[in-house]
Amino acid sequence: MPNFIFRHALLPDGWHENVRLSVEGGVIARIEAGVPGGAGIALPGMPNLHSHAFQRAMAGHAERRGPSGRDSFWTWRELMYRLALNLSPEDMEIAATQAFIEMLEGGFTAVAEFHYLHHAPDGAPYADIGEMAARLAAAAAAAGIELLLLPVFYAHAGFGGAAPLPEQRRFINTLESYARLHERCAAQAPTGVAPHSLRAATPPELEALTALAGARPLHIHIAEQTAEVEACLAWTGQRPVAWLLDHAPVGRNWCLVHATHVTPEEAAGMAASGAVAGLCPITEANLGDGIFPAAQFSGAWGIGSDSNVLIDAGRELQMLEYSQRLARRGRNMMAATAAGLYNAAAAGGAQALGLAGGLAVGASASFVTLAGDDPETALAQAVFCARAPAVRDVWVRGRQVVADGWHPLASAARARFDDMVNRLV
Ligand code: NGQ
Ligand code: ZN
Repeated sequence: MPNFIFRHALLPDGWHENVRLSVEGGVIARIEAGVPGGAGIALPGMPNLHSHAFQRAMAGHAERRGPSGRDSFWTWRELMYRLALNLSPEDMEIAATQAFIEMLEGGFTAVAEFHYLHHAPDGAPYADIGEMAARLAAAAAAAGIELLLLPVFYAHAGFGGAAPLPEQRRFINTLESYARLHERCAAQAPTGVAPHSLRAATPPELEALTALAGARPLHIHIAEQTAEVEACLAWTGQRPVAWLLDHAPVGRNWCLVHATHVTPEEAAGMAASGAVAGLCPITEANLGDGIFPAAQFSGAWGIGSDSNVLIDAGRELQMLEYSQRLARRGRNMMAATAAGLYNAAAAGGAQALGLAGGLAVGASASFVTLAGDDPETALAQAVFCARAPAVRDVWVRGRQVVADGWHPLASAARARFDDMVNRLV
């Protein structure tokens, strides 16, 4: 059975020295400490709990002010929809391959792909309703990242079952067509359920999706923008998270993505539910969403690269911690040490993906290494001081996918990706 000996390893209870990890069938079968001869610093691979892989194709192409002079999340969304209307299945595979390779080079070893670009540009389903999902699965397999597919249910443009916009036509399903899509996804990869948001699914639809999910991961965007909070208040008399906690069986298999605008009572309710707060700090900053009160949050949380404008687990943690420092005027807000920060995100991320988390027996043999002698300093530098991802080597389920910072397919994938972007943008 293959085994790995590390000079230092970050286990769920902190740093240990001279650690041997024995791997069987891609899973950690045994962990022993006090085994000499090891080198390097090992961390659990970081799960990426929220990605829209195709949006990698617009990174850097939406950073200039539009004609209104009042750019916002909603004007960004118009640009994003324009891209979404133009992507072919091949383009999807190219963009996702690029995104997944960057995730691995940036320390993410698993990804929950929140996938809603289902249909052909005219809105008709492809001959295989899971065509786009199959492209995502192919990209994940080529890159070597562990995938959770989250086929998204999207049916309405706003609260109250509003009819979808024409530019949303590639996303739209009925509960019946969604059930077929879900089945096709489940044939490709582990699959959860994802009502896009309270804007896009009505209460009865949400109930049906909750039943379909059972114990599988259920992810939903919530309370990212103040306009959504206002619309929810106007429609239901409650704020989005309060409404959800009152009307849905929110539990440990749920991931509430963003949850940016919450009252202390809503945050306490989320924590008590056992759900994971799905924080996407770089995207939330990029889109001007606001700041989740993470430093006061007592529940589980993890990180997602969401719009994929920049893909790096360390930089997500940095942005998260810095947002709390800026908002609260303090330091070391999220945890006492970088190890505490990292392990919290790794545990919450694994929970959101329905995986056993951390460097622990029974978890995926997915880990990343850092260079250095003192592990805590090396990790703090990877989060706060690195000018590029500090990750050196990466293994996913026992297979090495990145060596010395490089994925073997990186340059070929990048060339195809650049061609595609030049054609589209
Ligand atoms: C998405 N992204 O589904 O890609 C959304 C924008 C929406 C973020 N929320 C669309 N960051 O929320 O309506
Ligand atoms: Zn999202």
